[in-house]
Amino acid sequence: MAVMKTLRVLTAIGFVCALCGCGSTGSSDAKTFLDEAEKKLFDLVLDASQAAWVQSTYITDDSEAVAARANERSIAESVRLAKGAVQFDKADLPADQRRKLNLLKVGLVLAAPSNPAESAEVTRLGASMEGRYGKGKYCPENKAGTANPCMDIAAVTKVLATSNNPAEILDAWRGWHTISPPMRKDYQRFVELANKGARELGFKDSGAMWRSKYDMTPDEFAKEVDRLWGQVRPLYVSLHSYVRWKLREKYGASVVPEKGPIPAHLLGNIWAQDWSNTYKLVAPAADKGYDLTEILKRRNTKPLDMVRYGESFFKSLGFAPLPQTFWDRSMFIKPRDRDVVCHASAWDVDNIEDLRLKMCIDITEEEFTTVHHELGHSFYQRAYNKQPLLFRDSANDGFHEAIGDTIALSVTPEYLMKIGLLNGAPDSSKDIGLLLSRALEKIAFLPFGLMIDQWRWRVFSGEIPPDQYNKAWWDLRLKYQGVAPPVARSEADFDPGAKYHVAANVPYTRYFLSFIMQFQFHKALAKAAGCPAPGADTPLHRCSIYDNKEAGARLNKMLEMGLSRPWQDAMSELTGQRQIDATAILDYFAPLQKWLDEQNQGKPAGW
Ligand code: X8Z
Ligand code: ZN
Repeated sequence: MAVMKTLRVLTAIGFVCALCGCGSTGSSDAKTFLDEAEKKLFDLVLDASQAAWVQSTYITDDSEAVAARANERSIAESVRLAKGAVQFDKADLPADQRRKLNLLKVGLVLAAPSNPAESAEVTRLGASMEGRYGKGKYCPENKAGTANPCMDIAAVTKVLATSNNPAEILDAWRGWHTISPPMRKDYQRFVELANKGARELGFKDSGAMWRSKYDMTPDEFAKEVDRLWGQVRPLYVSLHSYVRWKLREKYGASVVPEKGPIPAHLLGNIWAQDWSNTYKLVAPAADKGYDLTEILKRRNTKPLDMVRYGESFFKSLGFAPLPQTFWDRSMFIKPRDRDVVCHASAWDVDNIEDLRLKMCIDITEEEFTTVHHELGHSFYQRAYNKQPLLFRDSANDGFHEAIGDTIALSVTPEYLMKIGLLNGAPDSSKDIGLLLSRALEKIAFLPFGLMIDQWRWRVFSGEIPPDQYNKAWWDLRLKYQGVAPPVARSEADFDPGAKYHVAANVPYTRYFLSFIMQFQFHKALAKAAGCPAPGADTPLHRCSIYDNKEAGARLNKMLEMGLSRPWQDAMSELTGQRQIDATAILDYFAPLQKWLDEQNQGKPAGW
């Protein structure tokens, strides 16, 4: 029902009839069951999300305990309801009732075991790992033995993004990875308990439960993901080879190998998931011609201005302004006096219009994009708020992640000119620079978006046992991303926990799907907006749907469907396609692929 993972787990509440085995099997009984469930669910979600908001914006032992208890109550009820839905398995029901009952069964991200002590334990562990991540700090020792100021995630991020000193980068990278070993034991126990809960609901394990939400079988979904990776992998390998070569020129042969994996700390991001910050090191001679971070800083842009830019884009498409409560209740800036979970998220606290953004906004191009990403969640949430409660969610979780990013693909130089951030648009000689810059964000991400849940699916299934958590993590990072740890790792480390979504138990394949689908959406919307114009050959990366009401209406039509229909229907509504398909992203980057092939002539490919 909502994008926050804390809310997603609350997809249901127990309803007495479901539990008492009163033997109802008809359509009117099912309707009563579902109506009552949705009514109760509404209050339960509100309770738990208000508690979760306080937990995330004011991390203390108490806020953690309160939120864990609220979460536990709703999960316990959700589990009871999922079990209760089984009584209607054989009934002949209208499609929307059948769909809702199925959503009750597959909607949970965390299924707690029915044993009350275990149920309390698993929610406590979940809250504690997320809190630990939020509080995470690296406190370097200086040579005199006195402590330097501690580095929080923003400080570590900044070093990785801006430093050119490999020793300093390595220190920050290593430092951030010290926050997670204390989570290791908790994570192991969390997996045991989460699996126990999932099995009580009839799933093989938690990973199978996660894969069951895509209007196809879990096995079919796993195959779909492999198929998509097969489509995009060649482009990734080309980008990888090119970037490795450039980094080798910069850092030297002793730091970057000619043929092997790239050291994971040199790609401008703690997890090497977004390589945009390496742009200056790898830029072509015909550079893209502007630096949005620099422009925003020079203009003294404030966090609130960043959000206003994002909101304006959506308004230009015909969406109503965000409600006043959004501005009153959101958190845009990291508070000075307390720990918070800075990882950006968009909240739909009451599942109607209590929309909020929680983010520690930094004035950079990357965060400009993230603001649009988050507002995509907010406008989606409001668009589907007329649906019945169980349908108030995206068509699948990848859709939720894709909307704001789709809008951000319309942040073209021409758009920046229109809103007064850029004076002149770079001509077509800058196209490769523009595309390369975008590929460092979009193409570099793909294997990372895939590998996190490849790891977790295997952890949940037991294929990766606890004594191989870290080794398996790095094996997968090597296999998919072609990156390697810059210093030796061991099972005393727990590097997966240094990534928010592992610590906070948020499924991740959604982002992999999103990064592919958003190009399908962009292409369809650009067409609706009349770009390229007849006879013109404007490439897709120069098309912006800004200010186009026709594109806005098309988008809104898909958004307001929420989760009421299989995602294939929602996809078809906007794109005419019924499949997630990488053709659009590959077409978008085709000129870059050609250029990379030329640059990579005679250089090694792969690792
Ligand atoms: O977590 C996010 C969003 C919130 S849903 C900021 N993203 C992933 C990440 O940061 O790892 C967006 C891109 C991938
Ligand atoms: Zn998101």
